[in-house]
Amino acid sequence: MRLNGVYALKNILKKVVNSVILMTISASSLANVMLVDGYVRAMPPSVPNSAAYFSLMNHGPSIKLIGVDVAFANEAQLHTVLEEDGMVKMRQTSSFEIAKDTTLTLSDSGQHVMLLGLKKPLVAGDSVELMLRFDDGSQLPVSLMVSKQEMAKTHHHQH
Ligand SMILES: [Cu+2]
Repeated sequence: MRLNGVYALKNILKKVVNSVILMTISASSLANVMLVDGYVRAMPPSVPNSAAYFSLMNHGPSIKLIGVDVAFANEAQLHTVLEEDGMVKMRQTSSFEIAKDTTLTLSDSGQHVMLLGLKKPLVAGDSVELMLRFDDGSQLPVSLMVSKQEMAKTHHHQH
C-alpha cells in the first residue's frame, strides 16, 4: 500500500515536471519571434475583406507561422502571390516559414494575411488584435494599426 502511494506520487511529479518543460519550450520560442512593424489596410465600408502586412524577426531556429486568429473578421488566411500565365494570383498556403535568424516580410505584392468577412469596417487610426500561431505550439499576440498607408511604422516591439 505504502509502495503504491510512493509510486503514484512519483508519477504525479513526473507529469508536473513534463508540463513545466513544455511551458518553458513554448515560452522561449515565443521570445525568439518579434513583430517589427505592420499594418492592416483600411477599406471602404462596402468592401468585406482586407489584409494584414507585417514583419516578423526570428532570432531562433527555423519556425513556421501556421495560422492567425482574429475576432474582427470571420477568417484569416495565409496567402501567397504567384504569377500564372502572365496573371498575378493569390493562393492560400498552409504556412510561412521563417528561417533561422531571418525576417519574414509580408507585402501586398507577396505573402500576406487575408482577412475575410470583416465584422465591422476597419477605420484608419484604429488598432486591431491578431494572434499568430506557430508550428511549435507557441502563440504571439500582436496589435496592428489600421492604415491606408503602404507601410506605417507602428513600432510595436515586443520586448
Ligand atoms: Cu489574399
